[in-house]
Amino acid sequence: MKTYWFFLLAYLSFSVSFGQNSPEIIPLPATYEGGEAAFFITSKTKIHYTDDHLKEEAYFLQKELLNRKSYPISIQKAETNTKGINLILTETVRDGYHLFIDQSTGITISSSNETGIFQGIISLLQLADQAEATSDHLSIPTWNIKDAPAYSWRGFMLDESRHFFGVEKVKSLLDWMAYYKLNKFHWHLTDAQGWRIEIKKYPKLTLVGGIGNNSSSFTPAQYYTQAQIKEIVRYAAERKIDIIPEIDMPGHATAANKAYPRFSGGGSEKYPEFTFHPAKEETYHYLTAILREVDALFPSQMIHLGGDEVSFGNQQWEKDAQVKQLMASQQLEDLKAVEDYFMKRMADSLFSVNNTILAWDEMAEAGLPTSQSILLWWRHDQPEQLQKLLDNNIPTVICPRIPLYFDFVQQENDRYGRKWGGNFNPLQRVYDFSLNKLNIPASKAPLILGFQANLWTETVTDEDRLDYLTFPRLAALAEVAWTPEEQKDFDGFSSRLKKHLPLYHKAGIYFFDPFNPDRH
Ligand code: TNX
Repeated sequence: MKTYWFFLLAYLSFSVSFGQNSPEIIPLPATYEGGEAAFFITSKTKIHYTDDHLKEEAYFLQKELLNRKSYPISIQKAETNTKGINLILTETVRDGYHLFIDQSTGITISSSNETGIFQGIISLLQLADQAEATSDHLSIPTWNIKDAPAYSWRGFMLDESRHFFGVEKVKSLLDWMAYYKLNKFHWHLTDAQGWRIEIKKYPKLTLVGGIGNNSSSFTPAQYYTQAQIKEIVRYAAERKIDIIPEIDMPGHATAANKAYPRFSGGGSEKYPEFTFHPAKEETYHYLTAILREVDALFPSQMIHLGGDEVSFGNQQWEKDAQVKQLMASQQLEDLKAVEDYFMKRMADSLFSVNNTILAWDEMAEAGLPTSQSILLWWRHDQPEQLQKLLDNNIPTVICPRIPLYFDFVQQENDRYGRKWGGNFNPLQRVYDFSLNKLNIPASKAPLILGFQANLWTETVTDEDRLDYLTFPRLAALAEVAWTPEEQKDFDGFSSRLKKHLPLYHKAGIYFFDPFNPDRH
């Protein structure tokens, strides 16, 4: 008995101190055991799927394995097979997935749904990326993993108005999001500096509004055609990622107003032509027509309407006779009430086509219906805004500037990028973030859908800069949103992360190296 305890303790302390007892997977799975033996994937291994619904996932796995090993692995619709990789739909695994790897029975990924199967495939691919490989096999450790996400919203936002990156870069980001089981891509497509989504009814939005970026007013128009948007939406769907387009209003509208000045509500000296006109009936018709086209492109049935920082440029509203009239007739007391009125009207026109509305936390008291709205809390220095969201029972995504704005730099001595009042977002600060830091009462916790990081691109002039700010913090974000709090551990994460850096390198990603921060 004594010897037994000795060995148990010795084993535990060994595995804890050397971090050997967790699978090489980011985000770390909720539960796992095993890992001592191995199953070999060879050119003879087959992928079996039991249900036609899993065909797409089977092909995805085949393609990704082919990218890793040069031999093709064939696919069969069949019952499970001990020599292969089995994809099984089963009601017994309701949330997430079960990945069971056994030396003799092969690899089984089961879930009640395709998303779970996909998540299991990603875990398998991460194991494959770290596996010992010879010319004819990949040696996959025999883990038994039962895993499900802590939060349903695991998001990343890219601002393509301030700088535009294009189809290939977005696809690469979607690849990495999928690799980290992130599932919501919030696409900030319009802002003062450029309108980036083609709208057939109003072609000047892109032809005129697409000209320029945050670095120059003369850059030729850059934008996504509707065909390109469809291609990206399809690509994201293959990776189980929903895309939420943002059409920012009534502020941040300068680029649109350049194209169609008759809907402008004016701006301020610093932010000219910043708003849409809130008191012209035709503004609502115009924007509704735009949003209908946007809605038709995105199957997520979610559109983000912005609603942020309107006060930066709504001064002209006060002087405008039509706005005054609107305020009187609708009993709107101040400009904030005008803003809320605007958003409610726009939301109404999307509810009629069954959309959920997203907006920034400025809309906490606009009275949007809680069953069809989601708000994003971003002002870390205004915890009262989060409080209001929860008081009003609004489903909420957590993306505070500190620590989840990726335009804030990762290290002290970076010369470019944001660092306000000494505040910036190093890897560990991102990693250590959790709901515990926000003192949310248990009764309100179910309102929190999850977490999101936002990459604003005023200072992101090219792809290298984008990579440098995004990687490896994207991996830390994944663990914040997926891994149960009690499983998180920065040292364990760091040792797994270290092995992802060669993968970034291979993919041509210009990442920040937290283990060697002076690399350049
Ligand atoms: C605030 S976050 C903004 C963006 C800026 C960002 C810079 C939000 C809703 N609005 O327009 O790009 O700060 O960090």
